[in-house]
Amino acid sequence: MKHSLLISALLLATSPLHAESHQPGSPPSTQAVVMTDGVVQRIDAVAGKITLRHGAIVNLDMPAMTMVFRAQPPSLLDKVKLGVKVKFHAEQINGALTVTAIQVVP
Ligand SMILES: [Cu+2]
Repeated sequence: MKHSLLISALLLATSPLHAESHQPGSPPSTQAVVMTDGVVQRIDAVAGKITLRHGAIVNLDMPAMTMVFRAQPPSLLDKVKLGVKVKFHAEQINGALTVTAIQVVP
């Protein structure tokens, strides 16, 4: 039994911070989505695009990097400002990497 404990400990140690992404206040109807940490580098409201320096995106199997995302809906961009820390959810929609949820980290 000792080794199964060890495996659990290893899994815990290697699992990223996304384990904390459960929002205590979120309504029960929303599915648990993977939220990724990021910092807003650029906002292009006209094009509906946002550049984020982001941590590893688990659901997209993407390492940390800086890149441009579409915002869907584009009004998501109203919630953020240059340089702020955010948590966001991104997925691939019609071939484009798209932010579908974003919130400023207080
Ligand atoms: Cu990326």
